Amino acid sequence: NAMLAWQRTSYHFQPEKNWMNDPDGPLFYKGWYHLFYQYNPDSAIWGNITWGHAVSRDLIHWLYLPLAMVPDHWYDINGVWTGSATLLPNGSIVMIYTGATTENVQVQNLAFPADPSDPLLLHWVKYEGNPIIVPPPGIGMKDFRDPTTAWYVASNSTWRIAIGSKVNKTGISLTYETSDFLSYQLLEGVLHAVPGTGMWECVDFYPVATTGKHGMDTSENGAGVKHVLKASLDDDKHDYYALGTYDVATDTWTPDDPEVDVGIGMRYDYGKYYASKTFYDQSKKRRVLWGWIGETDSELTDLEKGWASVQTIPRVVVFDEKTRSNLLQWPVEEVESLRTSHKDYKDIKMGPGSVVPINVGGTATQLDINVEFEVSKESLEGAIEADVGYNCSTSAGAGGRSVLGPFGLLVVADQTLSEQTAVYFYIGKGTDGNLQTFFCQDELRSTKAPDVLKRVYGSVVPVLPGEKLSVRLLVDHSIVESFAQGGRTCITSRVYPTEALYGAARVFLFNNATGANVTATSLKIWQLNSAFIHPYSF
Ligand code: DQQ
Repeated sequence: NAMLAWQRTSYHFQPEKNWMNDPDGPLFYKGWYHLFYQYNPDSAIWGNITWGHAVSRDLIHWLYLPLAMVPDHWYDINGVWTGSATLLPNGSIVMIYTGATTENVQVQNLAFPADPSDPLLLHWVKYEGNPIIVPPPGIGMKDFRDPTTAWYVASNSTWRIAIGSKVNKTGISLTYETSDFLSYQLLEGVLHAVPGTGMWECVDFYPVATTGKHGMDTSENGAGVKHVLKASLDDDKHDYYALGTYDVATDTWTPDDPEVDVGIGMRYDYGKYYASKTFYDQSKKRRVLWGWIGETDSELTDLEKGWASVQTIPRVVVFDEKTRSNLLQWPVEEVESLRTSHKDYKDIKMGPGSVVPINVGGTATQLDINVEFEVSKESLEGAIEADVGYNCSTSAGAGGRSVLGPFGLLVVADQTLSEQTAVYFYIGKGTDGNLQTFFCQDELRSTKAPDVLKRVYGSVVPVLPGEKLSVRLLVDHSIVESFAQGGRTCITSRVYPTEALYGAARVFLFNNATGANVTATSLKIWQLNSAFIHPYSF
């Protein structure tokens, strides 16, 4: 089936076949990036969860390795679930993961590389004393999973890990302390809790520097540091983060703004994105974020394709020094090594109602696009009032016209626009004259296939005085990953066109606002090569 074959990505990581979900235990070791992932070796649907394994020199080209861990002990027989790696100062690796036991109890287990001198870390040994942690009193047997990378507490020479859970409808993160990674003690209270958010999966907890662009090792703390707390909400399947302060002495994390707490405020990504995890890349001194992009077609189609899910292009995460209220996410620079031919356009004028076809210099299925928009001063000043209460998800998407939006790009579109995925800005103007900018991605017309979940995704994006509106897009067959305003707001879509595929795919600029003159002041488009992602042969 040529249509389904086209959907396979060319430079995003995905296994050769079958089901994948969460990224697990990412780390950089002896010159290699390691990615483990939740993997079903037998089917394109979740089940029989093992740890798949792949290695890369540059986070873009990958070698598939044999399974790292399979369910073969009573403490993980129902699944080798999600976990994290900790690289100790002496260079050794501690891997802690959740196992689903014979009774489906969620316990935490320990594993080590069988041969630390092997840069590929092919073989893993599970600790004979597993499980190392079982659900404590008051915690549900099935609500206790996904240990974080450990951080070091110098004041008492111990390490701590966080584990997500819930109590009634309150999502929580518990902390355990250890000095040897073999025995653990539950610390009193919680690292953090947010009522109404339900089960916290895949908690992530790490420092970011409040000045400069460098990443921080997970154990860093002190002046000039904020801590990010992230939880993947089982109830609504989105990854929420917040910025705050970690008090080591009391082991509590407090959000900067209680209105923007974990699970009620910002998301890493407003599209199809879940169960993410960061690691500190000591070789390039950056913090790198992985995220799982699931499917939005049907399980039947996934079975027919023989595969399901991809990982995002790894993103560098830094604190946004300008807004001071959010993170910035940006594709790792290595993705730029795939760039081949280049098209550069300037000052493309788009009056209200215009659609401008763009020559991308080849096919439009593997692209890296950077575009900047400017709305004329007259349009902004002239507009009386428009939609400050706009909501991407409940809007009519690119087809819903207002004075100052929507405008942006149409990608994975066919010539007649019968299929299109819109990536757009939408400006609201309050009675007080203040502007509020929204960044959205509209999948409503992305395919004519009947069995696909199609949505409009998005949220507010902070725009500071004097800034143009900018967006970077990575298009890779069935994936559109977008980053607005340098990565303040990000959206990932899965798109499954029936016509806008292979050579028929096109890119357009559009302005569907009724009262805005918009100029694409700069539009840069690169064709991207396919990445080398193959089995490693022994
Ligand atoms: N996926 C894993 C769990 C985790 C969930 C099981 C999140 O450990 O909570 O495959 O997607």
